[in-house]
Amino acid sequence: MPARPPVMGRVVPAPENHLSAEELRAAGTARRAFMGKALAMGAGVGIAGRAAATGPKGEKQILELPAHSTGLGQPVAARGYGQPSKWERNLQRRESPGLTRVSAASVSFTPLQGLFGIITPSGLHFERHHQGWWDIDPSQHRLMINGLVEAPRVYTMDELMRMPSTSRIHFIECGANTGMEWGGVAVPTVQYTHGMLSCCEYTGVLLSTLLDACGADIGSGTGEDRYVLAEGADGSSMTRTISMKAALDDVMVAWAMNGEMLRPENGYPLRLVVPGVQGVSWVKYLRRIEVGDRPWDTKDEVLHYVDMMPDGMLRQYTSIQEVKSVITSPSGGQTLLDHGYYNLTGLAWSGRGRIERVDVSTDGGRNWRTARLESPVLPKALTRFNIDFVWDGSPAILQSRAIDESGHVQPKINQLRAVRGTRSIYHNNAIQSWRLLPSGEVGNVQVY
Ligand SMILES: Nc1nc2c(c(=O)[nH]1)N[C@H]1C(S)=C(S)[C@@H](COP(=O)(O)O)O[C@H]1N2
Ligand SMILES: [Mo]
Repeated sequence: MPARPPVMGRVVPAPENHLSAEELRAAGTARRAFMGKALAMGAGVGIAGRAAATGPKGEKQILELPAHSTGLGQPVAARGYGQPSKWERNLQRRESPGLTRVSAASVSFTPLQGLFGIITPSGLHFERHHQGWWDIDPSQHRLMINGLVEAPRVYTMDELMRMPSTSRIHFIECGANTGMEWGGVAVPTVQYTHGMLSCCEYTGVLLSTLLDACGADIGSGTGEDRYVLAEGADGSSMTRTISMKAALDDVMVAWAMNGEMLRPENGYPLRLVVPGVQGVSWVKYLRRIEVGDRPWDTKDEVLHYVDMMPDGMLRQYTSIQEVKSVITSPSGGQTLLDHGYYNLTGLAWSGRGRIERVDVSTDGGRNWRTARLESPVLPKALTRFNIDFVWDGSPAILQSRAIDESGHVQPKINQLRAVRGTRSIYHNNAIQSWRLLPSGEVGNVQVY
């Protein structure tokens, strides 16, 4: 491990496209002034927007007590729901400009570049709606279980929430995450390349408990001759086939996320949690589960969520989200303001179980070092990795490569294209490359 220089460099977030022109100008001015100052003094620096207040060395702030050290602070926020600091207001979910024509059938992306650890705050969880979101009255919501069951049933929320519950941490990734990058570099930041990804603690009842209570016919028990269909209560007719194997294993009917009821945009009051499987199967506003003896081939399993293969055939039911990782900082759109030590950090995940190892390269894949995995390392959950990076100012290409406990290794983009072609949308788990220029600017590139 390289010796840690006394001065710590910092990463500056890119000014975002949704700030007002005035805010953008202010951010640009602050940053330019700050970078000049930082370069002139050769000093360690803070986030650009805070530079003017802090000063490079900070003696003033330590010796002269500010108002918040001498005056009376604000009263308890006893009523209401707590909000993030006003200084953090640039950290927002964002829509990728021009990606969709109507925002009721759209995506908002999680700002992975600004998050720590493995849990996604509920208000920054990505959203994907096919027909807009609803805030459904839980006293009116029902879940029906029917089909090949001895006793079809309709449950109220109260009845479900009296059942034995379990809480588990899992990632959810839209199958289309990184889908814009199949044909080449398309978007500038990790928010847009990888932000259809979140990880939360879900609480609910195992689907197996409900199937058991209704006397579901599980067939041979192999899971290959019985399936369940999950249906949502919004207007998108979102219906997905789930294998009985998964249904009897770890699929949950969840009402809570991160210790509170689900947010409306994430399916309040009830959603399916299908660990390791693409987001589209995590049906929101869940209203019905049907047991049957063959896959349903619904519109979202025939027209959408199929993989266009190089021979022009469409591959159906690619459900597992394969092993994948991404460096979240430094990442595209950020700027390193100084040479020296940086904590390089990122996320790794696999729909097949735990992450075994993450390797990091800073020279475009010629040399690799093994990163530290931070605990907990949970199955089908995001795993945080960290590694020391001392930047000497020369150009660098930053990459991470994850290996899961099933032995699967994250592929290079050209290895993936050799098998999958370039006309797919879904299931791009290729190694992400970020190029670091001598100016300190970080951008999205593809390395073959
Ligand atoms: N009822 C319903 N469920 C749905 C969808 C939807 O539009 N309606 N979108 C699906 C898709 S494609 C994804 S990726 C996930 C997104 O979940 P989120 O909005 O909580 O992030 O929900 C899935 N479940
Ligand atoms: Mo999705």
